[in-house]
Amino acid sequence: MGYIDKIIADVEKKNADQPEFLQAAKEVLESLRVVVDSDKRYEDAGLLERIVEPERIIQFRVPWVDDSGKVQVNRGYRVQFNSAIGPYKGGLRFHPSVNLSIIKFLGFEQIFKNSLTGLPIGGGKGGSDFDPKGKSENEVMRFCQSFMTELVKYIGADTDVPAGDIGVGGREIGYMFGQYKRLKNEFVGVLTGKGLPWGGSLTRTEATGYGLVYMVNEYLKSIGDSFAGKKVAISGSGNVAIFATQKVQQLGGTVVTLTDSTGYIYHEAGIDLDTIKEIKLVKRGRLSEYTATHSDAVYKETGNGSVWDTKVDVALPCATQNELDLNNAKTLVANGVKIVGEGANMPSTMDAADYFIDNNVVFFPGKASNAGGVGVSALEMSQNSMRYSWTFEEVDAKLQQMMANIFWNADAAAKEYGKDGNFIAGANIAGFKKVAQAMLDQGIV
Ligand code: NDP
Ligand code: 2IT
Repeated sequence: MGYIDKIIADVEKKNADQPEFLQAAKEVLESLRVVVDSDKRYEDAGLLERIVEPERIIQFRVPWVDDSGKVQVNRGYRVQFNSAIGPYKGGLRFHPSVNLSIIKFLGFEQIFKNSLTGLPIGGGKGGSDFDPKGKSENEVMRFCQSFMTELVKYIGADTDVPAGDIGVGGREIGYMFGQYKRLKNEFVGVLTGKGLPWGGSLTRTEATGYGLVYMVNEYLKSIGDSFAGKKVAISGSGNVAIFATQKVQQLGGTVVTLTDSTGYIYHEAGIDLDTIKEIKLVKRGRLSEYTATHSDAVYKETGNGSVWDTKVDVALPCATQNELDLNNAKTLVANGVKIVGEGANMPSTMDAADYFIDNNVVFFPGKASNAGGVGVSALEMSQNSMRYSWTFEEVDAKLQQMMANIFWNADAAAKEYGKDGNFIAGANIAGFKKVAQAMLDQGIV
């Protein structure tokens, strides 16, 4: 049995109850065959055995009192996966589906994504099965304070720097930062995605969605094309989806769909983003409210068709893992999709991603195409360390350059290993090689 097959068998045995982590780990390991088969150093150093095992997993109780005076208990996690190239860095997800498998898959992806940004950040992820939906402001605040009261023991500006993810935005980062500062009596860049008046970076809110579109645009430019006139399907209607929509519109494309967990809208004339922002960011409401002011749009509840049934040139899944399966991929291809760019983490199942590549759809995996968010988080850390802040234009220019670099580095790595045009292989290989070199340099730790 070869090295990769041995590691895959071992990972499957040790993590049999963690389907999302296995999916993410197997995808990366399969891509690395071409690298480790030809270089014995990796096996000699037990490198893959080490890279698939988190450096540390922290799981904790998060008790809080709801508005009716009842005690609630949630489960909190932080997985500190790999610190070879910098402090652990990655978001916190608050969603009822959160479990160790999901946090480990996200933390594992983060190692390679963060490496691709070119900045010195290791991989980590955390979160809780807390559901912010339907909770009052005070309940969210009490939960965030309780969560941070325990998390504070394990993080730090040079140790581990969390940020947002699903269910964690500026509001939650604010409550957690306030509690951290109170407990530690220090004002440092221990979280990113902070508010602009208290150490946040301009462009961080927009960075993931903008970065995704910058990467697709870099590809379009390379073939002498542009977003102008393109029809685009986007899923999700949160941070990533909203700012991906904004950038596509700025570049002349038409976004015709968005989704949330209860359904999707199709608006042939193009999504009105001001209405979406009002519903989602201000009122924290449901997408179904959109048709009240846009009667020419169609709303369909989950289970009643799919957002991926629409005929588009570009599809950008920006909601959650495994939201686009093989059947969806077949429909998109049959309808002529040319490009799929992942804004979410692992939104395409593995067979769906393979189907796109086998059918000559240009496919950008999340760890490359959504890296702009964590990339600007790293720039927020730099600005905090300098006690300085760059303008929107300065950060945006760095983000554009970063996404172009990731595109060309992944492209070059794919070509070098005989996988021309396969950005899954290219991103995994380019992300891995830097982390692996750092691990080799630092000995068996
Ligand atoms: P938000 O919480 O802002 O928005 C999430 C969106 O996805 C909402 O519209 C939500 O619907 C929908 N959604 C979430 N879970 C599900 C589900 N299980 N089924 C159907 N719909 C769902 O999160 P973000 O926009 O920040 O994150 C979206 C994706 O992007 C995630 O995969 C995240 O890991 C990834 N990502 C985020 C980055 C960031 O900077 N924020 C950076 C890189 C990746 P509803 O409103 O009904 O809950
Ligand atoms: O998945 C991700 O890259 C994020 N949620 C952003 C992490 C960060 O540290 O900004």
